[in-house]
This record gives sequence, C-alpha cells and structure tokens, in this order.
Amino acid sequence: MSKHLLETHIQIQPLPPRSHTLLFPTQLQTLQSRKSFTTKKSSFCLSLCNNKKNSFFFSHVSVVRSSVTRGVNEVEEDKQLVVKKAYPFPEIEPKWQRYWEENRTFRTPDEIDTSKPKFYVLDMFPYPSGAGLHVGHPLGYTATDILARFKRMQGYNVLHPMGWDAFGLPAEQYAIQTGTHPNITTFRNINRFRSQLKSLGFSYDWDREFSTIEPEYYKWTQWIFLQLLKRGLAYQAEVPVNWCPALGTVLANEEVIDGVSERGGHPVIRKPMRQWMLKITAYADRLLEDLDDLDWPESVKDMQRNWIGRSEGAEMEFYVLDSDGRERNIKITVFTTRPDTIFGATYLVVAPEHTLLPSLVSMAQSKYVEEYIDLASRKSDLERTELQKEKTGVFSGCYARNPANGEAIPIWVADYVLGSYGTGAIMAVPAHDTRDYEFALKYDIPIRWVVTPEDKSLTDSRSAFPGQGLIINSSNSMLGLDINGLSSKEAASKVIEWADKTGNGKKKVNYKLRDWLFARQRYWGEPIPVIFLDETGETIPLPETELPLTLPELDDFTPTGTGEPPLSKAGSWVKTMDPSSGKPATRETSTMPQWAGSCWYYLRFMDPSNSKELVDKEKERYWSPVDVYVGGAEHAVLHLLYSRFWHKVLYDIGVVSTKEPFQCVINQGIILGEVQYMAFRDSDGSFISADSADMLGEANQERIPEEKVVKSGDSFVLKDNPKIRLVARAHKMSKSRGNVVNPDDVVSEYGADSLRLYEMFMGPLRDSKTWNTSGIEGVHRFLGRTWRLIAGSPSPDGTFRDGTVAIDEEPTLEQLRSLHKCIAKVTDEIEGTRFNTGISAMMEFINAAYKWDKHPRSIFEAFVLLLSPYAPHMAEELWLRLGHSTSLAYEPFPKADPAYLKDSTIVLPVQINGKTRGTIQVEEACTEEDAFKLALKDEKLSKYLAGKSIKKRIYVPGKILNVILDRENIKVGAR
Ligand code: ANZ
Repeated sequence: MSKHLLETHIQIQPLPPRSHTLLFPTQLQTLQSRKSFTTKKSSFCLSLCNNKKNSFFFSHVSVVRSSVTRGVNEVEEDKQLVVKKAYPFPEIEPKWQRYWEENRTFRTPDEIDTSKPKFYVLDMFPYPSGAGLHVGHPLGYTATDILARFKRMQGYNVLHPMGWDAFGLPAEQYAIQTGTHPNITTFRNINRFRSQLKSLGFSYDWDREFSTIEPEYYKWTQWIFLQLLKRGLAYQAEVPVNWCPALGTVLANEEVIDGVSERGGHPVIRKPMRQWMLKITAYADRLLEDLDDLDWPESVKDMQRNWIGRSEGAEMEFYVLDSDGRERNIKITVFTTRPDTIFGATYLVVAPEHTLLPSLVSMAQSKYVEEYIDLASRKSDLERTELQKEKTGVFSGCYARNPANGEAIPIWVADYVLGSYGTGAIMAVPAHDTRDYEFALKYDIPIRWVVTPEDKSLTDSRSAFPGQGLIINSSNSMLGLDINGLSSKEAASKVIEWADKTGNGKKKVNYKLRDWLFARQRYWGEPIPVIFLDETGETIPLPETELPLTLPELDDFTPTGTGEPPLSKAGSWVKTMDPSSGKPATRETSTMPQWAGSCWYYLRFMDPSNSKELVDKEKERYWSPVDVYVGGAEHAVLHLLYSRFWHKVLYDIGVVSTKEPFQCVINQGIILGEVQYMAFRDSDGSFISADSADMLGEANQERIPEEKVVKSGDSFVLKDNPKIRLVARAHKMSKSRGNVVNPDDVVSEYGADSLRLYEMFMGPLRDSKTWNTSGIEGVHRFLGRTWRLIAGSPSPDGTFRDGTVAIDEEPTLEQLRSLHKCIAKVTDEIEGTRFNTGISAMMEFINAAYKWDKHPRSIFEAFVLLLSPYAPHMAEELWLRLGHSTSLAYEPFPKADPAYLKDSTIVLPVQINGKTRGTIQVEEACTEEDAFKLALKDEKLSKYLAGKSIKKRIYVPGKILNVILDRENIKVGAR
C-alpha cells in the first residue's frame, strides 16, 4: 500500500504529549529478577514528549544497562562469536527457505477440510517502490508471520497471502523522467520485494500471489465499478481539481505543497472538471454504526467517526434583502449545529464558491469579491480551515433577514466557510463561535451573547463562549419565538420545531464525509470501463463480457498540456465503438485511483485464479472475515473506509457474506532511526547546556557521537564536560538524514531470525520505537546461546558441529516446570500479540537451562517448537538435528500442563517430640525420607536431631513431620 498516495488529508492521531514508551521492558524485568546478571548499555526508557517534524524528543531518558551477561569471559566469548557468527545462519537460512519453497510448505490448498477452524491473517500489501523494503516493513510482517505459524501449529487452516499494490504515481513519474515503461519498473520492484520477503522467511502462500496491475485481477476491480454504476453509486460531476497551468496537468493533493506544484514550484489552482464520483455518502450511517462491533484500535475507530463526521443540527432559511430592506426571492440556506444561538447570528457568510454568490454581490463590491474568489481558489481546504490562520473575507454588499428576530444582517464572503460542507453558507454567531468571534472583531461586526454558562465564573466577554448553557436575549414576540431561560438543548429543539412550523427551516443531519472522487488524470491505473457515444455523448457502461478492459501500451506518458489524461494519446484505443449498437464512441481516458485495487484484494486471496467470479461463494463464506489485519496507522482512514464501503456494496449484492471485511485491525508502530545526541554552541562557539540554549536555533546544533555521551540523572551530558546537557532525538528514517537501516544489511550481518526477533523484542508491537544496533546484537547473542545449548559449542577451530547435545532421558520435575512455564507464557503472549514479552520468557528459559547438567531431548523439542514462529530457520534446523525428517510447520504447538505450573513447594512444620521446633521447604509430594533428610540439614533443627536416636517419625505429607526421640535422648538433652 502506498504512502505516497494519501490524496486527501489524513488525520493521524498525534501521540499524547507525554506518553511513555518503554523499550525493552522485558530486559528490565529479567534484570531485576536475576542476580547473576550484570548490566551493560543497550536500551532506553524513553519519554516521548514532543513530536515535531517527525522527530521525538526524549526529555527523560534513562539508560538501562541491560545486556545479559554471565561473567566477563562469556561476554567476551559471545562478542567474538558475533564477529565470527554466533551460529551458522548463513547456511541454515537459505537452506530452509529453499526447502519451504520446493515443498510449498505454506501453501493453503484450494480444497481444505472446512471442519477445521480457519485463521485469515493479512498484511496491508505493499506498494513495490524502487527503494525496496525498509526495516519498518518486517515489523508488521513478522508479527503476522508469528501468528500464522502459531495458528497452523494449533491446527487451524491458515490463509497468509502476499501481493502487490502496484498501480501508482511513482512508477508513472519515473516513466516520465526516464522513458522506462511502468510495467518494467513495477516488475523489477516486485521481484526485489519478493526476494527480500523470502529472505526473511515469511510463511506466505506464494501460490496465491498477485498484483493489482494484472488484467486477471483488475478485470474484477472494473466489474465492481460496473456494479456501482448500475446501482447509481458511481456518477459524474463537475468537481474542483488541482490544476497546474504551467505543467499543463492535474495534480494529486500530495503533489501540491503550499499552493504550488511540488515539481517546479508552479502555482496550482482549483479548477472544476468532469470527474467520476462514488457515492460513499449513501453508506455513511452504516459505516458509522458497524464500527462499534469491530475489534479495532479505538483511535482508528474515532478517526473514522470523525472522518464521517455526523452532525445533527438544522438548516435555516435567511431571505436576502434588496436595497430597500425588502425580501427578495432569494434565500440562503445555512447549516447549523447550534440553532439555539440563532438570536446571536449577526452576519451570514457564504463560501467563495457558493452558487448564489453572483446574484448577491452589489455592483460596488463585485470587484473585491472577484479578487477574493480568485485568491481563495489557490488555497486548499485544509489551509482555509486552519484555526490559527487569520480569517479573511469581503463584504458582499447585501443583507439578509434573521428569521428569528427580523434583523437585517450583512452577508460576507469568507473562505473559512467551505463550499463543500453543509450548504456552503453559515449563520455566524460571533459570541459563541471562535472563528466568527475573530472575524467579527476584525471587521467590526456586532457580537451578541445569547448563551450564558451555567457556571457563571466562566462568563468572559473577551472571548467567545462556545459551550452549551442557558439562553438569554432570545425572544421575539412578533415572530412568536421565545427561548429565554431554556437550556441549549431544549432551545435547539424549540427553534427547530418553530422553524418547521413557520417554514424557516428544518432538522438536518450532516456528514463531513464527501463522495469519493474516483477518477485520476493518470496513465498507470485501471481503465474505467465506460464509453461515450460520439453522436450524443451518452455514457455507456462496457458489457461485463468485454472485461478486462486492458490498459493500452503507451510510450509517451507526459501530460497532454490540456488537462486531458495521458490515455487520450492512445488514439486507436480511445476511438472505439459501442459493442451493442456498433456506433462510434470514445473511451473514458481517466483511470481509477490507487485506492481501487487495494479495496478488495483480501477477497481475491481467498480464490486468486477464479476467472468466472470475483470470489467463489463457498470459499468466501469459509475465509471471511479477515481475522487479523496488520498495517500502518497512515491507512487508518481512507483505505479502511473505502474497503469497508466496497465490502458493504458487495454484501448488498450478495458477493460477500459478512458486513465487515476486517474483524481485527492492528497498527504496528513506526521504527525511528537511532537516537541522536545534539549539543548546542553559543555565538562564540563554546558549548552551552541544552536548558539554556535556544533549542530551535538549528544552526547552533551539533551531533555528538554516542561514545562521547554519558547519562546523568534524567538527561544526557557530555562525557568530558558533564555540565553540558544534550538533547536526545530520534528521527523518522529518511535518506536525507542518513539514518535508514537496510534490512538486507541486517540479514547478511546477523541473519533473518535475528532481525525478526529483534523487531519483535524492541517493544510492544503497536508502539513507536527507535532502532538500536546494540539491541540486535543482544538478540543475536541469545540465538547463539540457544544454538550452543542445543547443538553444542563449535569445535576449537570455530566450525559448527553436527547433531545436538540432547540425551534420551526423562526430564526432571524442575526441567518440566521451567518448560511448561515458558510454554504457558509464550502461548499467552502470542495470543495477546505481546511478542516482546514472549521472547523474554524464552530468554529466561534458556538461562535456566544453561544451569542444568543434562538436557533431555523432549525438553529441547518442545522449546524448539515454541521458538519456531519467531526464529523459524533456526528452529527447523534444530528440529531436524533432534531427529525429525520433515518441517515442524504443522507440528502441534506445545500445550502447557497445568500440573507443572503450580508453585508446589510448601513450608512444612517440623516437631520434635510434639513441639514445633522449625520449618523446612519441601516439594508437596516429598517422601518422608526426603523430608527427614532436609530437617537434618536445617541449621536450627539439626541441633535437636544430630546424633540422636529416633524412636519414631510421624509424617503427614504436606502437613507435618513429627520426630519422636528415644527417652534416653531426652534425659541427655535435659542434663
Ligand atoms: C451557528 C453556530 C453557532 C455554529 C455556534 C457553531 C457554533 P460541525 O460540528 O463540524 O458539523 N459550518 C457549517 N457549515 C460550514 C461550512 N461549510 N464551512 C465552515 N463552517 C461551517 O460544525 C457545524 C458548524 O460549523 C455549524 O454550526 C456552522 O456554524 C459551521 F455557537 O452555526 B454553526
């Protein structure tokens, strides 16, 4: 999925100002609970306190020294091994990748046993960009892979596919620059992505792979468009687009920065053009209601709710007046969510694009209004509605009558009112709306308070009071409306009732959601399957039998200069005839937006090669909905909303069986570059502490290498001069900052299993976290230790031995307890998608196992299965060495036996001749003999027992041990 193509403004929830992300919490726990660990630098407890320009400032950073060490020698040995290779991953990993590929290990056959439960786990499929994978990709992909492998081992039928969202702007732009056909670039990029993903050992069913540019796939994207058209859900309308006269092309929103084209910096204006629209607004209520039952992050659901933006209010009618104050035959309808404030409406505003504007403007004002309209056409909606921006406007020269009190109020034109929302006109109530207040102050328009806060201490005439309260100054007996003394809520209902009765307005629900602009003036997209009759201009949908309508080959992708899409250059393709009447016709030359292909791909994975249907009904019924869908938060709104919309349409026409496509959505966090330390210099060039420096003066900043930094209290200081406090920051990875980590490099240095494990160990999946190279060394050492524990240490010459050190013996109780605790924890943590703490449990197990003298095979086998979803290559290899001949991918995942989970040591009271003399710690099932031996060893009890002859022992297991001494002893003792 592309991040380049966020064509509308995506509201990404900012991080709460002082939210805390704890990196490596498990290392902390591990450290706290184990005395044998000394500590070394490797992780941070971060306090993310600000988020500016993609960087996170760490105000309270405590470095937790946490590399897991077991004495200096072993650490040194580990380090050496890192240099040499902690274990033979360069041989193991390609070997198992080949095995999986040759055996199609992860193929989900078409015919499956549907009596088994299913698990559909999906990644948001990537846009195969020229840059290849970055380390952010494997974060989500590893999480889904762990889930897929885990569920397979639990006996589920698992669907875990991968494909490519391959239409899009970058390939087209590259084609314009270099003349390389987007097909070539796209296939090259896909090949690179695929081999990178394979090198990470993800268990995708590659037999189901497809890309959105394949005609066999987009045939069905076009088919869905035809269904929308049939149901009146696709239509054409004149809509403003970003038109750049200098480049002679329409630009996507992300190609326009501050009103000029990203390429060349040329002015961009909003120009109406005939466009295809999809009527998503018809589904607004259902899109809103059905959110409630989804297991999605609340923040994402809220973003969708805000995007849909349901507002209850009223439409009110304001008649325009002529110069004599008489009502003309024109009325302006406004949308308001606060009908209770109608007596405070002291002016009206119409948007610069309001259709009635030309008939309102007075002669004297027309020049100013035209200039203003021109100015506004250069601004984006976002710029126009930014709260901080100074409000601007121009008087239209005419007035309207406030229907509630009969007053003539001026009509202004201002761009803070959008033409596309509500009715494109508002009744402005400066006393109770901050934007109107600012505007009224600037243009000297009266401000009338009509609502008082119930808490009088909040009354302040120096600013607007936007809250609800008690109504004042709101009565007009002539017009029959009196709402004084009512609460805002009661007043609003009364005004609506009055307006309805008197014809001055009505109740209205409004949505922020707009219909979806579905056409792009681009080459690299799905052709829209309609034609226009040359004779009449009539729009004719292509018959379904004509699908796919394939994209014609084109050598010249440059803009036409007229705003016509590049496809209009494909003359012989454009000129066609109506298949049913044979009349000459012209094809639609706009293409679909990139969102189209990603709207329904999850359905196609269920049945990727079906040429008769979009998806087979039975297969769909079995696999729907997607159980877990993982991807970036940047897709929280549009992609998820558009797919939900299409899914609901497909539900209505009986193609799918569920109302919603994705039951659970998880957004993985962002991986930021390594923390960078910045020092400040004053104008003389001397270092100054960050607290006294003007932190914003970038020119005075200097990056300090990590080795010259130490931690002091909550902050970092210069090692040489601890008075100089530094600022620690992590930035989003970007080429220009030089902080990008390439997964290929990590794989070749540490192996794919280490990368997978590290990305999971960095912290909770959903949190943002910083890359830290010493962290990957830490998990790599853990894998090395695991290898040496099971497969044995390398030979003195550094070569790795064959086989394992496992023995065929029954495990001890202690070993079983350790193992089953680990199984319980790992299972629980995978199920709760807390992968980082699952890894800690495995690390604890390995530490415990290192203390054992003997290592039974059965314990190793179970552990290897536990490890396999995380580090599948190593696990497969160890499984083989433990004596198995096939992949472990479908072995049952170990189950924790509750019998070994109980803490079964108890405190047993020990009596000597009926008097309690002390206690011993024993296993609950301890024998009498063992209990007595322990009592003899106990310092306190041994005083009474050593050298004494025993008459009898009374032992009640789990309750008491009573030792009766010979009388002789008592006498001796008494003497
Ligand atoms: C009078 C009023 C009085 C308003 C008051 C607010 C507070 P939401 O909740 O976002 O739907 N509005 C209506 N159409 C608009 C447009 N096209 N462009 C900009 N603003 C517009 O907001 C609805 C409120 O936003 C409406 O209620 C209207 O201002 C304004 F004390 O009407 B109100």
